[in-house]
Amino acid sequence: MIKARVPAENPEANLGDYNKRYQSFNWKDIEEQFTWHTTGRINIAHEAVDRWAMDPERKERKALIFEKGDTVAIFTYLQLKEKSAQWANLLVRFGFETGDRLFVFLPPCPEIYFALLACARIGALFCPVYATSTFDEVSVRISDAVPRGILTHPDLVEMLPTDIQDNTEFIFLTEGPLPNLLANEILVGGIPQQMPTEFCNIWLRPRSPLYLSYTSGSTGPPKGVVHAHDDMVGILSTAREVLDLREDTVLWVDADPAWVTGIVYGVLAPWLCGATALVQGDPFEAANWYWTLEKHSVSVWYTTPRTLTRLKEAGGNLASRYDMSHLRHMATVGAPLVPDIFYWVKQHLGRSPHDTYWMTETGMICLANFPSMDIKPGAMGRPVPGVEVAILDEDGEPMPPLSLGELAIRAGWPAMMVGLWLDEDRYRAYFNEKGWFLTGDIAIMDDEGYYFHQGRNDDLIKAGGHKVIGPYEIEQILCMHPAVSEAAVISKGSEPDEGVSYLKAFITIHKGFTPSIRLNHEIKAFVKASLSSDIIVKELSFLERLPKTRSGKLLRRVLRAGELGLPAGETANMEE
Ligand code: 6R9
Repeated sequence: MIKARVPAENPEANLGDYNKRYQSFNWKDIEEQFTWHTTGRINIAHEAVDRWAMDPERKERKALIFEKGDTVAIFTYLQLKEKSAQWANLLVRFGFETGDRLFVFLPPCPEIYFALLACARIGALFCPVYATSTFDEVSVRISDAVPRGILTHPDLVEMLPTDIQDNTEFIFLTEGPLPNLLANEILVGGIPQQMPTEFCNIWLRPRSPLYLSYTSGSTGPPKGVVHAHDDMVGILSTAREVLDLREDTVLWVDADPAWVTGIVYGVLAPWLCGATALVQGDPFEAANWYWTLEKHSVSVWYTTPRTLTRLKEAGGNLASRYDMSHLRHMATVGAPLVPDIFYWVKQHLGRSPHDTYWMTETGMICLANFPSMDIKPGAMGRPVPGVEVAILDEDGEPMPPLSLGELAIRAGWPAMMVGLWLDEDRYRAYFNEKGWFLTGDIAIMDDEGYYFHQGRNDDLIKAGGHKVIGPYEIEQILCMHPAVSEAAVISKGSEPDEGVSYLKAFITIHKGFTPSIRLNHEIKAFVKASLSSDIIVKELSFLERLPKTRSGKLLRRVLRAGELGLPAGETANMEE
């Protein structure tokens, strides 16, 4: 584990003193900040948008800046309230009711956010899917959730299986004209503009469903994770304390709206804080990313290690051409923020990226490097106030510091999923009988309470005797070789009598190096010197790129499956 420490970047940040805040924290104090605390009437659309739109001092503030290509569309809180009210009226006109599902199968565009708020207003479930989804991915998800309607684009309609096209009550198309519309196809076009700009929100129960997000597991079909309106308590608290959002913040989250990060922190978090959300709809391009930061004076940027890796590949000189002086906080999520990338960003962008950890199931950030806290590069940080985290052994008992085990969260934090869509058994399997939610992630906590990710529990490697290790540390040793860019290791079995475990490494190499038998041997010899004698990297393959999900997560199980002839689980959600 890395012992290095980088001093806190912003001791004045919202959270203040971590230990004090953690000890005195009470969720009730956050709940009091919502209007429903006094009125008893809950709807996230009211808390995130309407209350600012009804405030004369705030209604003209920018709520959403949407940019794609040469067009920039800006919506104030008042406009967002009116647009989403029109969309809610449209859904009601087509018979939508509380509990219905609306699938949103679109590339980033403002309509996604109007639809999200419209669903919230009527208590329907907003169900986003990636516009780059394959036919099977779309099919499995839609057949599972059986929506009343699908909001999509004419170019994507052919990705919908014909039985779904025929049997879904409404297919809403954002654009047209499209010749020969089928009976259930509705060209949305100008309809919302003809609808009233007022909508009487349905008041809901705290745990009424808000969105349904599918996450692919290593086994079985994808899980439909259901989240509720009162997730807002956890979202607001982490938005302020982890991302340091304030009313004058321009927050950019470069995550697809089909990924939880794009919805929860992309828009809900800034809106709950009365801040500005920036959405960039273009595909990644390094110069454009820097230009977006400069042009919109982004003050807080929540990104991924994958984006930062791509910026590094584009070179440090490019970064120096842009003015990022207004960027006061940077955070990442989704995959380990390796020290190499951390230090590159610190050097070339002049500020530290702050790693955070959470899952679709948790609904909010659970571990974080806070702006007011020292960073240990490579660590996911410490538990957010109000959340109890532990490392458990195989019997579900908390382990002492520096032990490798499963990362678990004490059930009952406010944004915890309400359930899995039509799958009570798989939902229950997340929890042990002692009230812990099991993440499936393997981690180590150090003696100061910082957590280090070591892989998923199905990636564990059995070394000699009873020793079990995570693949991450071995991958980091591989990456210390000058030729190695990224690495993934899997177990290829062990010789119990000899107490030796054999591994296979898959690597990508930096520009300027060429794969060869000699380099192969050299890298294996290099890692041998740094590993204990019971772990041997026996095989090594050069790959063009490692298999990853769309949000940049390494899929070791896909490598394992290819190597050992095992089922790969859902390989949907992989990068194109
Ligand atoms: C928000 C999101 C969840 C899984 C999670 C873990 C991995 C997330 C991480 C991280 C290492 C971090 N993960 N943050 N791994 N360091 N800071 O990512 O949700 O798409 O459901 O993925 O992502 O394995 O269990 P989701």
